[in-house]
Amino acid sequence: MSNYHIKHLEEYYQVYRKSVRNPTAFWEEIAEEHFMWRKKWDNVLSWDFSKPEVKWFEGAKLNITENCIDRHLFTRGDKTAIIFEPNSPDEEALHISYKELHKRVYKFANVLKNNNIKKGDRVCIYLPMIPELAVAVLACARIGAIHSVVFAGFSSNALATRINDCDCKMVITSDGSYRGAKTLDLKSIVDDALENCPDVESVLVAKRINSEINMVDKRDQWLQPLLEEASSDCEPEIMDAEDPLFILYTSGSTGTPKGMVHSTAGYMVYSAYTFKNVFQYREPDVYWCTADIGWITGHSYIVYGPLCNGATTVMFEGVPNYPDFGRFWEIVEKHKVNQFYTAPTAIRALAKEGISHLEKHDLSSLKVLGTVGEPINEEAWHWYDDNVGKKKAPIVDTWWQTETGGIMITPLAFCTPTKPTYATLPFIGIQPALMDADGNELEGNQVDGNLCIKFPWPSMARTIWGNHQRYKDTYFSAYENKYFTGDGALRDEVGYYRITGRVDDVIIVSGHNLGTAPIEDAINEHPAVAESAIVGFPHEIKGNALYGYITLKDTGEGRIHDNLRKEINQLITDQIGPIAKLDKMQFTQGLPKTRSGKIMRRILRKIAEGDTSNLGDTSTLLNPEVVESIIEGKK
Ligand code: 6R9
Repeated sequence: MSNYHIKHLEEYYQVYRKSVRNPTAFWEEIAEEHFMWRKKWDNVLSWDFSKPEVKWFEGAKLNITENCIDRHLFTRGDKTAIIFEPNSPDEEALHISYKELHKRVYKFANVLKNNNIKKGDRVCIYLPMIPELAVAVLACARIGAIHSVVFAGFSSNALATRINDCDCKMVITSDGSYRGAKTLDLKSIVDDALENCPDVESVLVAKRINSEINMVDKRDQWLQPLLEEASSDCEPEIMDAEDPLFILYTSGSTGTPKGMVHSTAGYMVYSAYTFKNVFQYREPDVYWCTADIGWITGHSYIVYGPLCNGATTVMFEGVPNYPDFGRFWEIVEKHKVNQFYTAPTAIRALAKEGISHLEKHDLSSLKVLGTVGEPINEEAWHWYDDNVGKKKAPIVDTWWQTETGGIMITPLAFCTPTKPTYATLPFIGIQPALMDADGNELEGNQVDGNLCIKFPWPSMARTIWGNHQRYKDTYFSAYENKYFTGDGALRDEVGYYRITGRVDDVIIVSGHNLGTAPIEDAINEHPAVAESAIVGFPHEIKGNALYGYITLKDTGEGRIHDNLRKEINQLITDQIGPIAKLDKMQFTQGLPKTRSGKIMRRILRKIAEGDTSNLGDTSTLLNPEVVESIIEGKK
């Protein structure tokens, strides 16, 4: 019997047991029965976490777009694949059928080919949430080019770093973007970035806001006329199972962003299978994930997972509060959304506005609610459950990462009884482990520790682009033979998991991962700054906010003046983007350090949180006196 669609808790346990007892037989069956292959695999799995090296479905040949598009053409050709809901409610929504998507993707794929893009080339996509974004992603996949989507809120410096890191030959962008009442000049950001990207040969520009923009001769071309001329026939590039499908950057606690490399077959199988079961998607449901395709959530659960299942997936260009805080609920009503997947930060922002906006709309279509990106607090969970789901729509609190490619710990809607703030049980095939400070695995329930995964799963990232050693050091060195997630978690008395948050120097602000090091680097560029340390502190809506401790130089440059705070935030905006701006800045005489010179962030975190009762032993610090002065200075 097929295990592709799990329908109740008993079945979950039964399939889970099967998947961990004999993972290869299990995944082989799922892959065999539910996907289109040009050639089947020779070997389901080979792995060695010490190298680390993981291969799924080796020897298989496929193209993921045949699974997302071609195979639906006969059975679902006229069905809506993508509903595009524009930024402004006054602009009409667009329903793109599978047939139409097919045409758009293959035309776009031909434009890429006509512009010298071949299998294995990297293409940077820097677009707002318009249909061209999903189409560009799929067009790359069609011809075997590796897409690297960069969220269109990153600054030109951040964009340039990502373009250069993986040597993109082409950038796909738009003249600009709408975000609520504002418009952003995306093309000028790209122009600035490309001053430092000598290897980019061409830029394709989609028209969205009809602004006057600068077009660089021989480099830049408008996309639309090229699409009109292009043929809508495009044979898929036949890919090996382990060929890279895409690169997606994520922040680490130190250094440059990490280009996580995802491969084709395993990613496809896992993103599709999780989508089906976590959200219990059944045709003709309308599913909406509010994330941006610039993040992994959008890759797996707006584009690949839903389309692979022949689903109807909503793409929303705008923001939750434009023209007012009822926008999400208006869209739910308008498109009769059945599954709604968003982030705790959005839920908190909406909850703060009360329920009057909800009351104006018919939300009775909602069957399943989802959350992702950071731990959800109890209050937000209940608000979501009571007011959006009216206690009838299960909340799937889905824990996963850019690195994992798909959802890892989660309830399955209607199968797993939910518990507020708990991601509950491992998904099929996932073997979590909690580790103590000595590196031992904690057995049994009612324990908490660092969260690891003991066995490979199909959609795990295979490497960091250009730096396999860093991949090994970051994820496979903390604990022998285990993937380390960077998160802490507890397992309650019945075996449910609750993610407690990052245990490294990554801070999650409004669901966006920010490494402390790049922010500190940006601040330290200011001529007045000697050094700085960033920590997170709890924030009502954003989950965490950023607190910067900044020490100025002893020299004449190092004085506090009116514009200093502004200048520092401007540097951060330039280097990373407005999302990383500091909420609080404190100028200090020094930073608490260990004798080996490491900044004691733990102490700074406590002070930022306003909890100075339990700072631990500070006497071993190199400069214990500085702690007092920081506490004083904060008052
Ligand atoms: C998918 C995504 C990954 C980090 C992850 C963890 C946090 C994500 C969560 C959650 C608690 C959840 N996180 N989902 N924490 N509960 N349901 O968000 O990927 O952007 O790479 O972030 O987000 O800390 O390690 P990514």
